[in-house]
Amino acid sequence: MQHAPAETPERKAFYARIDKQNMTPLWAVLNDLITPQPKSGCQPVLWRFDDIRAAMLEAGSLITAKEAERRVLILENPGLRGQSKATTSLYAGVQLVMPGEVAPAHRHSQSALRFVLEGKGAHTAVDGERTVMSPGDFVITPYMAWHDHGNQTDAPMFWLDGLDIPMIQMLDASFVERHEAEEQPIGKLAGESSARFGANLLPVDHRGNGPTSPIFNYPYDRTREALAQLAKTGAFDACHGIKMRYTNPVTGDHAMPTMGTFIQLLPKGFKTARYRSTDATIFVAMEGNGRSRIGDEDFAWGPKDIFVVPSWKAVTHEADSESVLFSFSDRPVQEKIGVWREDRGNA
Ligand code: 1HN
Repeated sequence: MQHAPAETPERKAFYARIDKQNMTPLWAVLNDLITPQPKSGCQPVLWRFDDIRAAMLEAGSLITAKEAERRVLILENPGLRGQSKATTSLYAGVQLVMPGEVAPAHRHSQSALRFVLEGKGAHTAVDGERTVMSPGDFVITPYMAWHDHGNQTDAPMFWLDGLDIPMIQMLDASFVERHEAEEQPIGKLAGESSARFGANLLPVDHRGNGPTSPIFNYPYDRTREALAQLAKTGAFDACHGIKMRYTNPVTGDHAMPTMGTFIQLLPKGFKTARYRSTDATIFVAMEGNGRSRIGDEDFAWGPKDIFVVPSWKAVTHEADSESVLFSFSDRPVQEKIGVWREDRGNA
């Protein structure tokens, strides 16, 4: 059992004196610093896509992508309001690019992921290569990579942005530069990275160039096909159904250094066993309908709804129809420093 030492008048007078010298007693705060279990302000929460979509379209009539630089509504965790955080370590937002718009080129030390929610055919350019995006595609913008987005289709395009903003903030390592051109020059063929790095092949002398996967679009049709094939094996994990992680083909490690990205399939009627882990996770229900119990709260989800499971909160998912969940968390960072933990109960 933890205890806090009593605050005697002599001690209080002492604290007040040393306070002026920018010193403070550890024993008064130790229990808050070193908790027996993760103790987070991050709360379970769900955003319905219909609500996000309606607000985004309203934003679309109030400001252009160009003026906003990025027309995004931040998904703020109710326990962390005003901090631009979906979890303690991660930022999430939904971005809208209207037909004919360009979100201008820039680069920054924060890594970004996109998970496409609605629309087909808008593009993003990363380090001189364009990729066209479709629903369910997972697209990477590595740290300090030039990137701009454009929509030459006749329909609005919506995607989820995930960034490691709070981590870079914590490290005081933020830099951003704006490109002189609205759109960066394109020097590579469309599909070049995917051909070079995404066909279970690597250039013979490739030794890697940094911690981020050189594949920057993991298209949903290929991911979905793999899940469909694996579902036929019937080899479902009790806690996860079928759950795969996106990888960097050069290293086999997570696709991104700061954010782990995952895709899972739950067959119709499947109920997962109680699970908890130290990496607070942001989920997107890409397909299907179901319910998740997070701690002692229930959340019903349908296509494109987004929800948060905080660190060390027990979660169970139940799928009413065959469902596919995309998710991301800070797991790669926790694994690197050795603190990542999971609790599978007895499953
Ligand atoms: C950013 O660069 C994008 O490139 C989206 O689409 C969201 C949030 C904060 C800072 C930079 C993008 C962002 C962002």
